[in-house]
Amino acid sequence: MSGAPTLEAPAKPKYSCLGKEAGVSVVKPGAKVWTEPMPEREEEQAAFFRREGFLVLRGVLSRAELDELDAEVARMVREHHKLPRIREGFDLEPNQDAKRATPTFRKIGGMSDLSGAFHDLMCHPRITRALRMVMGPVIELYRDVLMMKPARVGREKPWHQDSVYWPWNPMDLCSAMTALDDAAPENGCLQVIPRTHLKEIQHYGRELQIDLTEEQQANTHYVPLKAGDTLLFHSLLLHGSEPNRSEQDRRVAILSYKTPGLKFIGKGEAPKSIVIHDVKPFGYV
Ligand SMILES: O=C(O)CCC(=O)C(=O)O
Repeated sequence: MSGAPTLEAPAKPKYSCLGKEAGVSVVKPGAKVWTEPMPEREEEQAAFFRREGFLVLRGVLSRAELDELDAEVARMVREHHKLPRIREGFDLEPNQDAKRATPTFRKIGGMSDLSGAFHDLMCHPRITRALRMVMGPVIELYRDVLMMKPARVGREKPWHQDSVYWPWNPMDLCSAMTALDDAAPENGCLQVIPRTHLKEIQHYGRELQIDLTEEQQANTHYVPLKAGDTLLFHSLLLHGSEPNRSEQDRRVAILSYKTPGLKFIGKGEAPKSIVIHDVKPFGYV
């Protein structure tokens, strides 16, 4: 039978990388999803990072490595009452998820000293090689946190520059955020404003916050990650993330690195940094 051509319904925006159709986009008006491919050659990666303030390394971890990290996260949650509080320790989500048998954590700090698998992630050759390309030959771990952003209850993180919170000068550190789950707008993937890493922006109030200008708002980008991808971002890059209103967890391991030349400007003694090239296998005495 011939007839008038059928008109297809306009395609709905499909930003999800959570493996389900995103019927309704959660992407805010004005915000974009970063879809441009990342450079693959090392010199181009370094130039991209210096220009934009971030870089995604795709497929850093295999499924088997992710499974090992998953098992370690589950163990740390299960055994939290007998584990030491290292660096930032454990933080509970204010809203506990009644659907879970274990406590709902927002953050687990010091995981690279609590778990051999996370210790390996801290000195993962692909991550540290990329970091050395942009930071120089000697890098040290300053901070290690698992940000859990659990399904249904994970809270937003307002826009900020990390260096404004951190006691190091110059403000020139770099974080490697490795996704343990697929991260998309629906479950609160990181959002960034490219090219904002070249100057400090005044934050205000006790919570050190900022209000985005219209121009900044129009240049916000969600950066979706597949589990096993690593997002490198400069400590002055403006970033934040929305609540997780989805049914899918969004766990990321954030490892933040500095160079030895930075001056400690905090109170008391400088925290001990772990020099990455000196790192011995986990369990070495
Ligand atoms: O977990 C997130 O979505 C944001 C984390 C973050 O911005 C930070 O730790 O500085």
